[in-house]
Amino acid sequence: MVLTVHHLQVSQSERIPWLCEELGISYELKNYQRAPALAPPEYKALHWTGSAPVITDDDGNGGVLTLAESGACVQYICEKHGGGKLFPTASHPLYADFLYWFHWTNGTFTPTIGRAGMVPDGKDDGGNPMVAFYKQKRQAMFQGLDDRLATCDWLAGNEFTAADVMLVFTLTTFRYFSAFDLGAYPHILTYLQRVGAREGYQRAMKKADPDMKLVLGAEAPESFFKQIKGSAL
Ligand SMILES: N[C@@H](CCC(=O)N[C@@H](CS)C(=O)NCC(=O)O)C(=O)O
Repeated sequence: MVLTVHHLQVSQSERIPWLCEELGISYELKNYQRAPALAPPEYKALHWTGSAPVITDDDGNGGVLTLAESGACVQYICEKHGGGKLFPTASHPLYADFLYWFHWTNGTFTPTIGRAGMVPDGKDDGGNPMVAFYKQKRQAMFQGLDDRLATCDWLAGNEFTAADVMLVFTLTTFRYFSAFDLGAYPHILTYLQRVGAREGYQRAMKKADPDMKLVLGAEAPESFFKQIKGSAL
């Protein structure tokens, strides 16, 4: 069986077809629409977490291997199918920076953005001090990222790596769910222009989310929840 990428549309699983396109490997892409906001039952049946991304592959013993969690899927594909490309190892000069930034996205950045976005900016936070804490932390994360991208073209240094593949969803498509404006961060915006110019990114987004407007500029798009016009997830 061929490596299969199960992509929940408008979600962080966009990282996986993007990675496959950048690596130039063969894979099968199966797209699933949200129903209406969460993953549909057939997606939830793929893995016990019920969340995207999920990949399936030959387990080497005539069976099927199923893997979830973005970072695990990215590392598995780079090492198993990509010959280690985009995933620097210990002898590489960017190794420590790569490791740090690769883990930073889902270890720190995405959870911070998600928590800060639970109460939209300007809305009553119900007196919960954690909301103000996470909004302030989110600004610090943006500033730290902007400072980083003022010094190099890509996240781990002047070389595109899997750390970039991890990051970009959180700066772009995630804004359909957690609105924020990037106008105060010129280096992040220039970085997103570089991302948008990559042929691998363009190819992947065309295959994975052909109907979604890409979010590569400063402004957040209209909320996904407004678009589906309902309260049920
Ligand atoms: N840390 C996990 C997070 C997975 C996750 O929350 N995925 C979201 C997509 S952005 C999801 O599947 N949401 C739909 C659902 O839970 O039904 C990863 O990176 O794989």
